[in-house]
Amino acid sequence: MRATWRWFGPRDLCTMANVRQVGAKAVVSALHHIPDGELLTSEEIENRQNEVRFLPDGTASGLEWEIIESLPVSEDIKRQSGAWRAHIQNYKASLANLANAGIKTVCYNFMPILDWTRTNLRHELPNGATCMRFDLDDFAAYDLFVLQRSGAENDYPENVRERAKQRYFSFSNGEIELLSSSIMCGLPGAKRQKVEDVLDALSLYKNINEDLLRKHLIDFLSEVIPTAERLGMKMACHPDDPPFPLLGLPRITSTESHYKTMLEAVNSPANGMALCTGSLGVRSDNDLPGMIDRLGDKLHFLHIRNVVSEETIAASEPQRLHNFYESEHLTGNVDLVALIKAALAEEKRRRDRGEEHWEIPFRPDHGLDILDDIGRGTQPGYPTIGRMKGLSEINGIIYASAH
Ligand code: DNO
Ligand code: MN
Repeated sequence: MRATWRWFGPRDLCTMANVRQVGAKAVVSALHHIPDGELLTSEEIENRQNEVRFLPDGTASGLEWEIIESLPVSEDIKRQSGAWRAHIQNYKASLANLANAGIKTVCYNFMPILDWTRTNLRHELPNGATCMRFDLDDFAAYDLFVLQRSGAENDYPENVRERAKQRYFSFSNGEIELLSSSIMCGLPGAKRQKVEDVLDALSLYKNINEDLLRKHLIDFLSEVIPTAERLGMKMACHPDDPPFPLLGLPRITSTESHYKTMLEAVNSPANGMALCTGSLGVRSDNDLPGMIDRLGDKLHFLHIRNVVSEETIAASEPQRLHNFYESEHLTGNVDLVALIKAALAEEKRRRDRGEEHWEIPFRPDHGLDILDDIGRGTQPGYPTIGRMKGLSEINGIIYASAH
């Protein structure tokens, strides 16, 4: 398995001088300053490649940018509105420029509006570490009383609505601000801070149900996958985080059967999955090691982290309505030993078939804020030390399983 590390570019507080010490073999990065839908030029790609290759003083880092996460799919493409056709052309041209630069694995997602969603970015655990957490009562408080989204009442059972109300009216203004900005954080570029902007963005999805969104995904894949295949690239679709519907938006990448549909619709070695254990692992009906067995060579990228599901809030909807927090890698819902064994078995199958690129790239997805990273202000989920601890634990499992 090939250990990689996400690096957000020169402004990342985890510098490339740090990254070369964490135990990763390659870098995952993106060009987030380029607006979604626009072309990634060869110059921009080369700039980032050099920022990865060389420390500011010119020393070689010994690392290469191997995976782009994300090459974002624009909202226009997801909705098939506005400039979506031009954006698809740009996507294909960006793929060609990336492949030309040697970057052949592309992670993307098809979540409407929100990328990931949490209600608290710095939830304190008993040992003083902080992590990201999702609390349904808080989320419902935001949805029902801050956003005041019409129809939101129908999405929560009576007990959740009642608790959300009590919570909202016990919040101070500062807490409401904090809650809102935590939820907004998963918006691409965290651009939409204002309630009206979120409501506007949501209204654009009012006629898009699950089937239609899936059709838009399949249309997108029918366009870009042949290009990716010709270029020898691997497209890796990241799952919904969390893997259940929020804000009335459709979800189409939350379960194995969702993936089966999208992978079979456009059958190509280029059409695959980024299996994110922390996203999918929130649902107990997702069998992650089994998914790896069944995905086979469609597993293009692995995100490894763990989550703890807290109490089930509505017994009638155990998969949907519950709180969770991001836990240490070796404690939580996901059996990482079983998962890594499944990934190693898949690598063996690839080697037995004589494949040249048999290694499965993975990265420690998020980490907890611990030690000197506490209060340092790294990107939520992306502290240096907590992720490095996770990576070391994963590397230990791989080492022990392979010997
Ligand atoms: C969360 C992260 C995501 C991921 C994007 C990929 O688990 O891995 O933010 O980067 O969804 O498109
Ligand atoms: Mn992930």
